[in-house]
Formats: sequence, structure tokens, C-alpha cells
Amino acid sequence: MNKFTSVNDIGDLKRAVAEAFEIKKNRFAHTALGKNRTAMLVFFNSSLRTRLSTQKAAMNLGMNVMVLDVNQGAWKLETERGVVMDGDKAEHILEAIPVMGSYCDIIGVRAFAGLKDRQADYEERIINQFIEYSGRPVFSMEAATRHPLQSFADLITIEEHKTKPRPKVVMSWAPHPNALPQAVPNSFAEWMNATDYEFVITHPEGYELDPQFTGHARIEYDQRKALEGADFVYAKNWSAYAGDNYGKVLSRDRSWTIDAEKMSLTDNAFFMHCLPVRRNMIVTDEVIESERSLVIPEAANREISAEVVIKRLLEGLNNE
Ligand code: AN0
Ligand code: CP
Repeated sequence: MNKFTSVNDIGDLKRAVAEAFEIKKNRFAHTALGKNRTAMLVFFNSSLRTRLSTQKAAMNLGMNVMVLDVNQGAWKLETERGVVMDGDKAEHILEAIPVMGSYCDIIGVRAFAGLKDRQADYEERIINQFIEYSGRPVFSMEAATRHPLQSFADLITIEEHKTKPRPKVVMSWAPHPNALPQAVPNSFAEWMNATDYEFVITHPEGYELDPQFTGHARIEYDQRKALEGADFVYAKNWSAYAGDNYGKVLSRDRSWTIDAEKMSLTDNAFFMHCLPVRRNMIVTDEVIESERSLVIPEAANREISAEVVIKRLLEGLNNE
């Protein structure tokens, strides 16, 4: 593997999950792979889980790790080519990227959607520049349109907890005060569509996601109907994708919050969320604290998904 930005880079999902289970049993089995190799983790946005779990995964593989918060201590970066740089940005990303690449063997990048220019976001301009100019294998730690390390951890979590071969997984929009990217729901949909699960998406009208991600999923505007018989409820907020509403908050309707009464419509479903979560907006205290809540094991599996991905990138380097 020489990059990881979507489900398409991971190949056979059954093999990837089997590898994840192997790594979970012994996460220090491959320390020789990363010896004298350096991972650089570059953050344009905040993070708790991704920063810690990815760093831990790289250390489990014997790597050295450097973390750069672009907004704290680095020069402000210009990302558009052709700009006269007479403003507050001291350095261009076109120099910064190859310089970063010269200090490491693999690069992880977190660069969220700006939510102003849909075309720029959906062209994945930032991470694609890292792929083009760093000279290193690049992996996504949430880019503008996808969060594949999260979706892989979500898949591992479902595989660990499912009690039916073909569980019903329901992804539900839920309210949030701010405009959030579509990366997590896009990516989750893309990974669920690569499984043979029954997959349903529910959201208020106007919150339709890009069909390239939702694929053959059933879209159900009635949240209660969608939740009937669910085995897993995956809650997430996102801002609008469609047309002129791109990046906008169209609703903060708390009748969409996942509460105990909603969960009672399901088949004793597990509750999932990628975190960070706004309690009593997305989900009630009662549901997130219930014994069916998987949010903590789901976050713990971020270390495992990252370790499989970094392991494969290292194997790719060794095969060069
Ligand atoms: C981010 C998002 O929705 O993309 C990160 C989630 C992992 N969430 C927030 O900004 C709250
Ligand atoms: N789920 C997730 O990616 O969390 P962070 O934003 O804290 O990294």
C-alpha cells in the first residue's frame, strides 16, 4: 500500500479485519518494521483520538513519531497557488510539503473541509498536494471528504459486536450547533457499502449526502421507521451537501436526538459515535452511558485501524 485515503486503498475488507484482530492480540509483533523509520503527523485541525491513537500505533510498530500542529508554532501556510503573499501567510504549502517529506518516511494529514467552496473541498486539494509533493506515502487522518481510519475502526467494532451475519446498521443525522463536515458520514457510508450489511441512512430533508458515497444505501426520512429493528445505531451530525446550502446548518431540531425511547425501537441496538460528541444534542446522557454504548471501545479501535494501515505502508516501503 502506498497511500490510504479511502476504502479503495485497503483491498479486501475481510482480510483487513482479520489483520486488525491479529494486531489486537499482539500489537507489538512488528516492531522491527518501523525501526529507524519516522512518521510525521500533520494537523491543520484539532484532534484528541486521531493524534493519540495514530501516534500510539506508529510507536507500537517501532517508529519514531513527529507531530506538527500547523496552527500552533508553524508559519501560517498559503494553500492557493498564484497568490501574492503580502498578507499574514509567511510560507507556501508548496515549499512546506516537500520540506516535511524530507524529514520522514510516511506522512499522516488532517485537513478538514473549509465548507465554503464545495468543489475545492471535494477535489481534496490539501491531501492531494501532500500526495503529489511530499514524495512519501500519505495517509488521511480525516481529509475534506473522508475519515477512513475512523470508518475502519467502526467496521472492526461492528465485527466484534455483531451477533448476526448481516446486521442492520442505521446511520442517523442528529443535531449540532455548528456546521460540521460530511467526511465522517461519507466515509462510514462508503465502508458500509463495501460490506454485505443492511445499511440505512436517515436524515431530515435537505441533508442528502453525495451519492458517490451513499451508493445503494436505503435513505429513509422518517428516523423512527429507519431505527426499527436496527442492530447498530451510528449517530453523526453533518452540514448540508446539496447545492447552495453546502456547508450550512439547516436544522438544529432536537427531536432527532438519539434518546432511550428511540433506542427502544431497535433490536436492542448498540450505540456508536466517532466522538467528540455533544451530549443531549446528538445523544442523551442515558444512551451514551448505557451498557449498549460502544463509544469507548470504538475509540480504542482507532489504535488498531491505524496500526494496520501504518503497517501496510511500511511493508510497501520495504518492498520498494
Ligand atoms: C469533526 C467532524 O465532524 O468531522 C471531527 C470528527 C472526528 N467533528 C467536530 O468538528 C466536532
Ligand atoms: N474521532 C476522531 O477522529 O476524533 P478526534 O477528532 O479527536 O481525532
